Formats: sequence, structure tokens, C-alpha cells
Amino acid sequence: MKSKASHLFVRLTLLLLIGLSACKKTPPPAPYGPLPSEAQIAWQEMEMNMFVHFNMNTFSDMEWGLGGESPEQFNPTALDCRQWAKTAKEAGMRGIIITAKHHDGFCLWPSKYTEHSVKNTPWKDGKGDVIRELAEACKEYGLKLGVYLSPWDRNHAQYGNPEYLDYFHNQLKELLTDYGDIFEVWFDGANGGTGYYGGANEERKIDRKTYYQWDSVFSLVKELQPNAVIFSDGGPGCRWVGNEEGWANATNWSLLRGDEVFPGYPHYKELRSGHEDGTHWVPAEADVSIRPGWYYHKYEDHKVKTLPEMLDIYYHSVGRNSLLLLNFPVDRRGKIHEKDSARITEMAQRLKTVFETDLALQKTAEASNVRGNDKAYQASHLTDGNPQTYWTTDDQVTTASVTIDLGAPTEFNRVLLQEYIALGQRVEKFTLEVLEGEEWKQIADETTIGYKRILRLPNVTASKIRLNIQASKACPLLSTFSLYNAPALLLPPSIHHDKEGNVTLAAAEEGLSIHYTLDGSDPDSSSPKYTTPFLVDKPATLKAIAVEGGQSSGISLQHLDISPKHWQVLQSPKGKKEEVAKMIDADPNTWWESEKEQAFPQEIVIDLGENHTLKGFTYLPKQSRYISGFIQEYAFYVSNDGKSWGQAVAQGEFSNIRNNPILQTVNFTPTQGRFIKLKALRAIEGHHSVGIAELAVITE
Ligand code: FUL
Repeated sequence: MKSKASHLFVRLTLLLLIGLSACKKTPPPAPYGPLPSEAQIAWQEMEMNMFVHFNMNTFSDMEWGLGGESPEQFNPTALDCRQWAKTAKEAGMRGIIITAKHHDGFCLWPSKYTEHSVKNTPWKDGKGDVIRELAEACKEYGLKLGVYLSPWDRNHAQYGNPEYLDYFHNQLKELLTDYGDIFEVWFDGANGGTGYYGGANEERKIDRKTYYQWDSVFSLVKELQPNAVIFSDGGPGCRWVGNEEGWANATNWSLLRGDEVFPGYPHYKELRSGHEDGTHWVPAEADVSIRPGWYYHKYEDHKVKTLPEMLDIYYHSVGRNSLLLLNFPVDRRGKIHEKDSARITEMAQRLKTVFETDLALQKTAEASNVRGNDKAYQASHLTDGNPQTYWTTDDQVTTASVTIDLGAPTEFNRVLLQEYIALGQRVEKFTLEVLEGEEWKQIADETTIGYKRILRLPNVTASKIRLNIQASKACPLLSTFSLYNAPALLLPPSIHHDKEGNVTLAAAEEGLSIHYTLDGSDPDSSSPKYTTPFLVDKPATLKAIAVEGGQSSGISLQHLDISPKHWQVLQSPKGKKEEVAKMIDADPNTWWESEKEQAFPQEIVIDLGENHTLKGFTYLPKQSRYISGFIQEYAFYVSNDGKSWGQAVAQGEFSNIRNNPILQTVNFTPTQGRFIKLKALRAIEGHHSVGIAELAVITE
């Protein structure tokens, strides 16, 4: 029989051995594949930056200026770079990138190498420097500064010749030496060389791949700003995401076959996912504007993206392993417009609310494999709130599971995962399961993670959640596994009344109930509940709210009327006849436009199919990014037989349609008729076409 003392000895020895093995320093996994530089990691951690498009186009009201604009035009009345910086800072952004020179060649700084710059403008008597003011504002607000310098230059006389390259290099030198640290240099893939756009020297065709001598451009950046990340379609620092709508594919590798891709790369859709077999670390940057245009146009004041649209962008960029570069078209004052700053504030507040409380923080996590059974790599690093620590497995293990025990049934609808990217991007496939009662249920089946992956899921209440890594290029390394419960987004529902007369109501997020009225009274949670589309084919005032747990949204309101189901366009000016029905398809996003250069008046006649008492009409001008065909002066007629029209029932002008091309409503004395005629007498700005997104009537 062993003595108590010998028992104690054995136990102590065992404890010592366990302790020793726990302390044993298992070496970390070897890096796998292409790796990010320190600068790229710091860049990725910025997550969301501000893009500012402000330049000559702001004053010429263009998107791509031609290059011949007079510097006299550039004259912001109240330039306020501090306001931009404050807006960015308060929204949680870390840097600002400014269009120092866009395709039209005008420079926001007094470059020594051209007269086409701020120095020849009335603004501050030619003594101003926008880049300097922005650099100072960024410093004040603790933001980093980046510059966009368009390679394509429609002003420079030598563009297309080798001489232009010296100019381009010299400008880059100025920007990279005179304004302190630059965190990103943005080289746009868009350029001429097509002979199509009609700016200066456009007939000089260039080879986008070779003309700019990218290698020497990139070396210059490296020499002058070693920490700057270089953006272009193919990097080398970060890559364009392959669309201008702010989204990456769900599968998104921070890798690229770097030697294949160059600015202007034709297979740009590949950039949405990167190249799984990429040879270089070139993470995605998703650029998108808060309005349709990159530059400010007053006529887009009503088109600032909605909060749900902004949130989709966030989840589809930052939530998909991409950086988000969100553009603000600064206006002619030199300020971010009030509508845009209100929207970004709303978005930032919402994100703060959603990601305030990590429900997995400090919860127990267990993994099917821990590298060398070493505490340094244990699963609890996933829930310790520290992105610098990670869980990883033994080298040969590329499939593994981690289970988080939440301690009690917990409701959540967001899952956030992060790989520890300093050692490479690895995970190729994963699923998520939750323990609901006694049952494990799969709630997600996904591919890549990368620096950050956020999944938006329907609400689930579970006591445990399990992550199954099903494929990884090498042993997986994850730093974060967080859960959040986003409160419902209680925005007024959207209303769509289609061509057939069906009304569809939609809440900003799943899971909310919608209640509505059709008699003009304010709805509450006892009003009829919306379940499926319903028919309304007569005049009615629709009001709707979204409701969740005793809370209601504001009211959305729309006047509904007879549907255009049986209408026919009988007469229209010269243009695509097969598309003419787009003006009566109840879809505001499609339009019909007559051929350019036609004489006025131009007439449109519509047969409503039967007699109605009409008391007004509505006209929605085309809602495209490029304005033309906005009717300025009109006359409107009603007829019983489509032949005799008599006097106009309404005549006048859409006074502010250029700047505010929203739905135009005209009321007139009630008149019986089956046929209507809109006579366009003039379009804005001397245009000679007529563009109509929707034409509709108001009946009694
Ligand atoms: C594009 C440009 O052509 C647009 O004008 C804008 O600057 C956008 C960010 O990049 O390629």
C-alpha cells in the first residue's frame, strides 16, 4: 500500500509534467502562400475609408470632363476640409483619399508643371491648395491621407506621347513629397486610348499595359512613401474589386496572379473573388459612391443611398474580406452635402449598435484539435477579444471544429470571423451549426473568411454554436469568433405598385411585420397585416408601417391609382418603338428616350383603354446617371376619341426639374376622357430628346 506521501509525490510530478508540456513552446505554423506586408495589414485594419471626388467636374457638372475647362470655373464658396475629416472620423473611418487630379487634368494643388491648376483660379486668388488643407485637416482629426492621381489626362498636350510620362512622374513626386505621409496612392484603370470619348489627344492610342511604365511608377512610390499601399486593378498594394457598387463576392481571396493583372485589366470580374491560386497578396478594395455619380450633381440630391442600401454595401464589402472606400461627392461650396452626412451618421450609429455587444466574448471555446495541445493556440483565443491571439491546429490538420458554449440559450443573427492573416489566408470552406435544444442545426455553408467575414443570418436562439472548417489550404488560424444580435431595423416599408396593379410592401430587414391602411388613416399594429402582394386598381392612399415587439417605424405613404395594365402608347417621337412601353411599366428604374436632335414639340399619346375622370398627371423623368431629355415645358390634353383634343387641360413648366428630377405632379380640373397626350415643348439645356421613366394619371 502506498503512503499518502508517495501519492502526493506522484500527483505533484504529474502536475509538473502537465504544466511543463503546457508551457512547452510549440512553434507557430509556418507562413502559407503569399503574405501581406505590415503596411497591407495596417491598411486592411482601416476597414472603411472616405473617398472624395471634388475637382473641376464639380463645377462643370460632369463625370468625365474633357480637359478644356477653364480654371476660372473652379471656385468653391466655402471649402471646408475639416468638415470632411470630422464626418469621416465620426463615422469610424480611418483615412481620406482625394481626387488630386481626375481625367480632365485639373490639379487641386499648385503643381509646378502645369498651368491647369488651382493657381489659376479665382479661389483664394490662386493662392489656395486643396491637398494642403486636406492634409492639415486629416492631421487634426487623426486620419490618414491618400491621393488619387489619374494616369489618363485629357488636358495635357503630350498625353499619349512619352513626354507625358515625365509630367506624370513629376506630379506624383510633388504629391508624395510635399504633403506628409500618404497611406494609399490610387491609380485609376479608366483611360482613353479608345479614341471614343472625344477629349484632347484622344486619337493617340495608348497601350494601357505598357504606356505608363508602371514598374517605374511603382518604384517611385516605394521610394518616396515606402508605407503607401498602391491601388490599381492589379495592385500591387490592393486591388479594385471589379465593380463600382461596393461589393465583393462571398468567396474573396486576398490573392492575385499579380503578374497577369494591370490597370485596365479586361477580365476585371475576376477581381471580385481574387485568384485562389494567386501569387501575390493583393486584397480587395470596394469603391462606391453614396450617390449614383462620383461627382456632385444637384440633380442627385434625392438619390443618396438609403440606409438599407448602405448596410448591404458594408456587409458585402467589409463583411466579405474587402476594404470599403465610400465616396462623397463634395458640392460646389466645398462641403459634404447635409443629406450625405446625415446618411453616413445614420449608418455609423447603426453599425455601432449592431456591433456593440459581442455575445461570445469570454465564453468557453473548445476545439477538436489544438496545435501541440499548447495553450498558446487554444480555442479560447477566438473569444478573448484580442485579434492578435489565435487558435490553430497541428500542421497536418486542415479540417477541425470549434464549439462555443454560450452558457444559456442566446439569441443572435450576426457571426463575425477573422483569420490571422499575417501568416496567410487559408480557409476554403466552412459551415456553422447551432445547438437548439438537443438538435444541431446547420445555419451557414460558406467558403472564404480572410481578414474579416460577417454573416447576416435570420435570428436564432441557441446555447452552443459550432464552426466546422471543412477545407483549408494549410492548418487554419483564426483570431476571432464573435456573435451579435442586431436589433431590427425599423424603417418605413418600401412600396411598389406594379403594372398589373399589385402592391408589394417590403421591410428593411427580414422578420418584421408590416401593417397598412388604404383610406388615408394612420396605421398601427392592429391595422391589416401585409402577407402577400394585393391588388389596388383605383385611387387610394396607402400608408404602411413596420412593427417589431411593440415598436413601430415611421409611416411610408404613396398615392395609388389605376394600373397601366391595359394602356397603350399610340404615338411617340422617333425612337425605339419596341421599348416605348417602358414609360408605362410602373418601374421607375427603366425609361424610354426619343432619338436625340429632334424638333419640338414632341408628342406622346396614350390610350387608357377606357373612360376615366382624370384630374391630373404625373411625370417621372428618366432616373439615369446622365441627364438628357428632361421635359421642361409641356402641354397636356385629354380626349374621348384620340382625335379631337381641344384645349390643353394643363400647360406649364417643370421649374426645378434639372436640379431635382423627382416625380412631377400636375393637377387640373376634372375632365372625362380615354386618351391622353403629353406635348413636350422644350427640354432642359437645349437637349432635343424626351426621356420618360413613367407617365401616369391621377383619377377621381
Ligand atoms: C473610375 C473613374 O472613371 C470614375 O470617374 C471615378 O473616378 C471612379 C472612382 O473610377 O474608373
